[in-house]
Amino acid sequence: MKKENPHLLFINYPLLDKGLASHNLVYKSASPNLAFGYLGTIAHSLGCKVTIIDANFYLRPYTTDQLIDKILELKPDFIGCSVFMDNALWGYEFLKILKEQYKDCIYVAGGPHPSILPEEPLSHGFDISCRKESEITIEELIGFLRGKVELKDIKSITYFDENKKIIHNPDREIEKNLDFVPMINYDLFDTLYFSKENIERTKFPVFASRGCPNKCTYCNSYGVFGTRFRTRSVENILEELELIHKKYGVKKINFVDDYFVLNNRRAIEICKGMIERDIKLSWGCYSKAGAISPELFDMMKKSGCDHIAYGVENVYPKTLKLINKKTPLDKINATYEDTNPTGIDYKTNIMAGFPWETVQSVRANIDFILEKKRKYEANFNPVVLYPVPKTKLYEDWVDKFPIIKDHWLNKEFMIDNTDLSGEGRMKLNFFNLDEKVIKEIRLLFFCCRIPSVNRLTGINYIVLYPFNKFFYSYQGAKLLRTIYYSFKKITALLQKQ
Ligand code: B12
Ligand code: SF4
Repeated sequence: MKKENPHLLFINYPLLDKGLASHNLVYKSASPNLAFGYLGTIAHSLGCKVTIIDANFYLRPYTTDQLIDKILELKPDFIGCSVFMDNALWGYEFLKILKEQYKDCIYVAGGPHPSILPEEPLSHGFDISCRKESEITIEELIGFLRGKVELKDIKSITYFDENKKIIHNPDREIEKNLDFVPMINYDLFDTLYFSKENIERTKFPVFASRGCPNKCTYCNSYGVFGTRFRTRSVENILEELELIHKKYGVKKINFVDDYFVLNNRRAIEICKGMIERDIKLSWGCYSKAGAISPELFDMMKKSGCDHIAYGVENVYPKTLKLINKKTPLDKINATYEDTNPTGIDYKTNIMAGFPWETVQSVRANIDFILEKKRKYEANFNPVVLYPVPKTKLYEDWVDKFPIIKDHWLNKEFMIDNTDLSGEGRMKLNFFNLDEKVIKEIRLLFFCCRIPSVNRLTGINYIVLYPFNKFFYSYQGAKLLRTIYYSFKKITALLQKQ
């Protein structure tokens, strides 16, 4: 294939007609995909035609058949998909149907999953897997489409040679200065992302740094961006914020960096810049516990930060050790002391369902959650562990629990995470946990959702407030849960009659 101005199509394949990704429909909120933004911008600036379609965008959804019809109409020379572990299987199924009808292009997989398992997409119909960050790779692939570059010379790709043998080209050196990444050309995205209704509800993602130096044993974020913390310059970030705020009318953003506040000084510079340039965005970020100085908190608040997600994940000492979270408990506790007076809304991520989980380990987390709710009105976001390939946790346990081997390719394990928490995953019980432990994890989920005492209103407040201490204790929460489910059962029965 030799084309001077090839047409590149980037797609998020249809999941809605599989009963997945329905959180887009439920929350009526969707943001442009950053990977397609960066790669599409580069391709466009090199003179290629670029189309980006997210089939799961609630304002313009596509079923499998509709997307195939659209592709047959567009006739692209390159189809690129971002493949995640959770939805890899559906991507492969989609590709199988699509390839029966359309063969005049190269099919390219990229993203977190091909970065760590690059052979898998090739054995399911893709022609090339792009490993890790791909801004430079895409330039070279365009060179290939133009007939000027050979695949053997493109670093960080895995592909078939002419003898159908899988070739892994060497890894590309990681770019240290992230300013090589272009300003995203948002005109390439569906204009409906910037419609009033979507803008009001959506936090648009912004990436200010890449790479996380921590090596939590369940996470493979290093698979794409490595373990070295690399940053965009403050000037470069502010320019992007100004662009999306002033040109596209975006009101809320989320810094989706793995560790936005790692360098407090730099984060303060970003906050200062937002204030000086009058960039009135409300914004949020992820952080570890105990990573934000009082000065940074102050600047975050002044520059519009209204949300922090703390990746505490667990407080049981054995679990903290086994997942390699190095934050000591006193630092975790201090986080609540420090964040509460700032008035910034915050949430704590808690993870359960580890292979070594016991009633006692879950209980330690329940006690922690209830105490923080009573004392600080803290909010929690519970998640069930989903083992990710190539992580230490997966590799350490796959022999003992062979059920987790390639679990993402098993249809029976596909669950829609409308609440993004993965409570449904508990049903899968990958690690054969005892029924008592499962029950305890369900209680933990319930406790995360009990409203904090001072936020209760009306009758709830009158009933619960005097017994504050009791209902936010383990026994009290258990009783609340029994009352809640009995009430639900009774109303369901009454509705049936
Ligand atoms: C923001 C975010 C989301 C947002 C997405 C918002 C949006 N509109 O894009 C939401 C909340 C919707 C989301 C959902 C999910 N997410 Co998420 N998410 C992230 C987060 C924090 C940032 C993603 C991002 O924008 N990165 C910036 C871009 C530039 O990076 P990138 O996507 O990796 O792209 C680069 C390369 O991978 C590559 N590339 C990517 N795609 C392609 C495609 C082609 C063709 C090519 C050539 C190259 C290429 O080039 C890009 C530029 O260098 C990451 C964490 C992280 N460190 O990235 C997790 C992360 C990507 N998510 C993850 C997961 C598991 C999910 C869910 C499956 C969760 C769930 N259970 O439902 C869903 C699936 C979403 C889907 N597409 O189906 C995991 C992926 C793990 C894995 N191995 O698959 C991550 C790594 C978090 C983690 N540490 O576990 N997510
Ligand atoms: S879980 Fe968060 S802190 Fe841990 S390695 Fe992954 S991105 Fe870094």
